[in-house]
Amino acid sequence: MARIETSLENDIGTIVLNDPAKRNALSAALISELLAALLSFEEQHVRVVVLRAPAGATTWSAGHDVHELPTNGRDPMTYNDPLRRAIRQIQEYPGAVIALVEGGVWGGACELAMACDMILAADTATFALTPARLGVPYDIVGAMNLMQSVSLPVIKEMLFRAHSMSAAEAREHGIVNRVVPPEALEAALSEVAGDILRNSPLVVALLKQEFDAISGARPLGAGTFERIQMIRRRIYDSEDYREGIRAFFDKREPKFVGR
Ligand code: LCV
Repeated sequence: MARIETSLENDIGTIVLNDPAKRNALSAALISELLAALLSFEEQHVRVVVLRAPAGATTWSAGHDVHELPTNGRDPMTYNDPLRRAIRQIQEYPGAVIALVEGGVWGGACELAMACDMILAADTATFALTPARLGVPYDIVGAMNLMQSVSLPVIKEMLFRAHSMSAAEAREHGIVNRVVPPEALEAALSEVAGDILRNSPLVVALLKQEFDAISGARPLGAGTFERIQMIRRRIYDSEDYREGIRAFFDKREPKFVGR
């Protein structure tokens, strides 16, 4: 059963996240279809790609598939984790990737949407970064990616509180390019995509590479990286990590004890 739908019309490639039973959770299976769709659009030299959920969705994506979080206490978010690969492929796509957002964006799905070059949101959109709620030791690459979209105080508030930020507030913080009523979303997309398609594809692709190179140029010493990884391994071995996932499946608030 396909977990995404794709279409190509007027030089715009559209990828629709469509696994309603799991609220478009970013399972390895869904991500693998997403990666294949991006590759296919790249081979067809599609210059604008839109990543969206079906029109009227109440959840854009529920984030990382919690069923696929490790139970053996080891890192799922390694370099080749499906979500990491999807984020890199979006960042490296030689054209504009636009997230068209309606409904709730949760956890790793926020990182996926923010990895896109811009976000056009309906006023129904909300954004929640949830590792602290689940007890998941978010990885440092994810933290660096988020810092590219959001100022440090705002990203800390989102991560520490794990609350849902409204589209209007996300717009105020520059996370979202535009907020419109749901019925005006397609028109906003046509305007933005139309302008991009009238411009030089070579220059748009170059600009994307320049920003990717500059934003990825933040130095991080090996020692610092290892120290962070050591702390993350301890959290994966903690009672709190197990409690966060148990609480999710029990559909109750987690009770963290700090060990
Ligand atoms: C698997 C799911 C999920 C899901 N995985 O429908 O960023 S990090 O570090 O936190 C990273 C680890 C991460 O991204 O973690 C995931 C963060 N996501 C969340 O915390 C969102 C969790 N989901 C929800 O709060 C609700 O499901 C929302 C608000 C998305 C939708 O609520 P709604 O009432 O519409 P249900 O909760 O009834 O969910 C419908 C089905 O989707 C599954 C959920 O288990 C349920 O399956 P069953 O019908 O089999 O019970 N589902 C939802 N999210 N992330 N599966």
